[in-house]
Amino acid sequence: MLRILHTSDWQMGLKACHVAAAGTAIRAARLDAAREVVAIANRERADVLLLAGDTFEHNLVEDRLVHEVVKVLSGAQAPVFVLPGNHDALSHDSVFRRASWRNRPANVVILEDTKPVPIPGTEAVLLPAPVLQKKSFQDPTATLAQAPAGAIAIGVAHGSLRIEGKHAADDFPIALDAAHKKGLDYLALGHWHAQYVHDERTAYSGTHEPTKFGEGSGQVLIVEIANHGAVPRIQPAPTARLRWEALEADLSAGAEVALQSIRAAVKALPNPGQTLMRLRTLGESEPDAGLALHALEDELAVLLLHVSLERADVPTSVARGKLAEVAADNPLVAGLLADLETASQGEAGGAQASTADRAAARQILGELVRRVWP
Ligand SMILES: [Mn+2]
Repeated sequence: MLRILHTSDWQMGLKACHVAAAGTAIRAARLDAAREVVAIANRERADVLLLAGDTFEHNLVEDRLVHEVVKVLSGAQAPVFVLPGNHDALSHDSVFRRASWRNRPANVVILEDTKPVPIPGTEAVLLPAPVLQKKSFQDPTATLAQAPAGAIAIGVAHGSLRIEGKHAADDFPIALDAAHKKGLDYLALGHWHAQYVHDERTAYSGTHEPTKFGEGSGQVLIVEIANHGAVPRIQPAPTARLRWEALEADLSAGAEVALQSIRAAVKALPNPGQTLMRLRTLGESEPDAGLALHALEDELAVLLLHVSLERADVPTSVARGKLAEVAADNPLVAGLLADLETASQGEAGGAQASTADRAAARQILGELVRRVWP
């Protein structure tokens, strides 16, 4: 039984400009999460720890950080194989050619060409596709070597599966059936930060620690393969230290109601000091909503590691004004809006509107506002 710990995109040295004040904590968390990856590999008795590219954010990271990463990897009991990705490409100025990186234990190996690499103590062989530059139109898996007959064949590559809308032509496009075409038992991919299992033999581990809100990351994959040809068992294991929480709050029912639900959500957080929060407001808002929101933001800034407020709500007066502008040029629209206004306030065709009708009219008005805004 071969057991792989598959991880990628550690992006050590990440700048995290969008949440800059929390940058130091974020970079420390990436190292902490990396220690957790190694701890899981040791606990699970992995035969190999595989880093599928972008271990470093760029090739010019500080030497101090390179030393730290080497120290973390030194804790692994299994051999560690590191594939250069597009962020830490194996160019002439590569981080992997520096003295600070060369000073590492013998079990940490850089996959620097496409030669098959036997995994010590197993019947398995790694078939790497190291990245040599920032961009490429070539499928990195096209260069994978042939596996020796009978061996468990593990491809390691960094790029984008050619899924419609999810890749660019110059972003190392990878054929969707690469694992099948190359006769691989498993294709370990890096580059996408979200964890994504494409099929039974192809997966992205995603980054071990989130780099932004709503990413679907913060895990590694433990992959077990009984023998050549057997279907791998792919299991995620959590590694994230920080929590990136994206909340949406609709202000249409009044700011106080929205604020209450946000406070309740924050109160339910297991570790507020380790949480970054993005708060996005929606719906229509009264003029005093801004004051209440900024007071809440100040309150949360003390509790949370980071909070940012993104306002996508529309002030009620502005919203109605916008609709009136549209109606001014179109009597039919003006008539429709007047009917909706009346219905939303409780009357319909001279009769009392039902609660459901009033709500429906308000919803349609709200939808129209969103269509003409900004
Ligand atoms: Mn990448």
